Amino acid sequence: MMKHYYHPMSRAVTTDWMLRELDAPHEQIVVDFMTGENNNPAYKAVNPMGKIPALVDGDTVVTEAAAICAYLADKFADRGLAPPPGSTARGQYYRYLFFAGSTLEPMFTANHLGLQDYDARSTGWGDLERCMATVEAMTPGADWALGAQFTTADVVFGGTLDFAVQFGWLKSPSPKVAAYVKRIKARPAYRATHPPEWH
Ligand SMILES: N[C@@H](CCC(=O)N[C@@H](CS)C(=O)NCC(=O)O)C(=O)O
Repeated sequence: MMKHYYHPMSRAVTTDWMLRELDAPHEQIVVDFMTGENNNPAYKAVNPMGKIPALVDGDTVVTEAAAICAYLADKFADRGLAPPPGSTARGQYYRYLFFAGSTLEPMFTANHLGLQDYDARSTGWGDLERCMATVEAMTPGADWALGAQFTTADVVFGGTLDFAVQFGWLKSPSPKVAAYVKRIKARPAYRATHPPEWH
């Protein structure tokens, strides 16, 4: 059975949500990063970053929340949470997955930490203004990121926006972003995996 290394007050709620959307059998292993359990040699052997979440499926270790979600979507392809490889929708899908993890989240945290004195041209996330213009363009006005069908793009991109609002990284979401986050929060699998105060 797959092992999911998790803590309820961490980014692992996103991978937990994904597992729940798929109803995927797994063993939940709580790693208490508040007490530093993530830095134990046993866990570092799983993820040398000492970060959660991590997913272990047989001999395969998957780390990085977006990668875990993408891996699960393909493993349970019959559930329809990822467009088929080779389709044009797959291109759009990758854009949501990679933008969230490699551009949007670093920008939110850098901005929250007050980092200003840097060269936005050579920094992957650019700046707040460009990121937020992109968020606005990529946020669906109705339904989901790729159209009528909810997909893993919504778990990763929508989940990142939800975190940003929840942690005050994004203080004034536009009406379109706020409505999308509200749709995300209404998903039964979201509600089953996130603290009630987030609902
Ligand atoms: N880029 C990683 C970030 C994971 C991450 O930062 N996890 C935090 C909890 S939300 C953690 O494990 N922190 C413990 C530490 O760094 O000591 C991902 O997307 O999975």
